[in-house]
Amino acid sequence: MRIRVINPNTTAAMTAVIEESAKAVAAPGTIVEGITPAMGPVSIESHYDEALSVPGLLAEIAQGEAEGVDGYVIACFGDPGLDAARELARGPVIGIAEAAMQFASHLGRGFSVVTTLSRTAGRAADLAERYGMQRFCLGIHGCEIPVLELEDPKARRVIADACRDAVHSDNSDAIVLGCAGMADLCEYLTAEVGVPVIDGVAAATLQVQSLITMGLRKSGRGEFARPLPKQYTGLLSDFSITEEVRS
Ligand code: 5HY
Repeated sequence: MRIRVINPNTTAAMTAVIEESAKAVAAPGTIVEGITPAMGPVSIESHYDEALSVPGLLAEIAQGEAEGVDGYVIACFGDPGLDAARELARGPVIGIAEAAMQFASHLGRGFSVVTTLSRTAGRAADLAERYGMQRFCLGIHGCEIPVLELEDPKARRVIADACRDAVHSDNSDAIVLGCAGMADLCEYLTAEVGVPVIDGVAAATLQVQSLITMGLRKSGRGEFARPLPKQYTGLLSDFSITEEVRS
């Protein structure tokens, strides 16, 4: 099977971190391809960034469909464009926030989310509500490290401290990493903090792989059926839906 793991921001170094995390859990025979869109923000830290990441993401979903890709991971904690991607794709599409929260909910009474900037906490809270995870999500904490500064060696200590503080202040049993760029810190943070730390990239990859293994695809009827044929104009003209495609 082929799983396309799409980083909705356009920083290739972050895509490499994401791809490595996905490949680490993929089964033999599962091809994982990390994708950096051709257009979009270099990092996603606001609603504006998130909105403008969606066209580039959807272009990669459309390309995957043309190539017969079996399923997709949206590797950004805001799960941008998830519903639109599900309309375009025949196979499963899973966001890392959705997958990480679901995995964490199996591990204790509740989890804390530790993310980059506090300004993104509202989006994470909205997603917890949408996914029915409110009763498990005991707190959402920013460590005020911009997405593109996660590579700084000092960042991991700041994040570890934020995780420890979150576990104590929320009395939580697990940590959900609130950024795809933290995927390579999962092992270190698990050792430092002493509770399960969930990387949504690995979790989403395993969920997509499991659904495909079970022969399950996105439902072709109703809300997530393929979009109706429609012309788009201007810079979006390439996104026109030209024909009905059997899902
Ligand atoms: C992410 N931004 O996973 C989110 C994390 C965040 O560029 N990739 C990004 O800070 O919301």
